[in-house]
Amino acid sequence: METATPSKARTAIGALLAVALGIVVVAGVGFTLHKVSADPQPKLYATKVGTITAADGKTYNHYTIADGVYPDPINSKAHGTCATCDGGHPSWPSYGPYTDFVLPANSYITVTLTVYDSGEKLNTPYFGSVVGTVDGTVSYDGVSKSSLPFDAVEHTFTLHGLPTSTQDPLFVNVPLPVNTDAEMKAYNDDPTKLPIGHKVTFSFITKGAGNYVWNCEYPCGDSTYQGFGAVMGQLGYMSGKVSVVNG
Ligand SMILES: [Cu+2]
Repeated sequence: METATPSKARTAIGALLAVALGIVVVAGVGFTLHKVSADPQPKLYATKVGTITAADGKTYNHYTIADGVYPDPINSKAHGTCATCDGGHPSWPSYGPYTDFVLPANSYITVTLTVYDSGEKLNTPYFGSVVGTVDGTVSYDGVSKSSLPFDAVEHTFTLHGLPTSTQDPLFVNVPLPVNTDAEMKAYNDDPTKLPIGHKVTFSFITKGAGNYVWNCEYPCGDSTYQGFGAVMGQLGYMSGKVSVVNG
């Protein structure tokens, strides 16, 4: 019986160690899952610039966001600064520096995209039309248009909802204009020299809070599926999130 006490103590210590190890393992798994599932893209929050009265006669809080579209991920600043950063896709075009946008609900949003890539034909001419902006037009370098020729598009900004009936619909399609071969020449010779680019400005009005996505509908990926492979399937290049939130 003299050995009973130390034996019990050892058993208790063993049990405590087992519990402690269990806590460490569970915490480690939880931390890893949280890290893996966290949104890797930094968020761009819209900036309030005042109020504006829209064509519907209502006055809205007016917010702006600005972003760009680049012929490579390095100039976009959305994926690090080296050719092998972010898995190494130096030839993939990319929005940047942001692909994850946060917009207030029931607000007038003005977006400015400065776009620097070449392009060509859409698979679906529909996406050459401007849809869902406040007056059905987009300002392209100061010129108001309601569509672009389907064979002179570099990418599109196409914002839409996930399939759900629990949030307001929101759909915006804006085709982006090409930089011509002449405009791209300096860049093609030296990828540190971006073309002047084109300034694309448009506005739309958000409804209630909800989770939306945007993607490009120009076939800028590889030939896996009609130009929609590779970059087109990678979140954070030609697609991203739009969160509409209550202020
Ligand atoms: Cu694209």
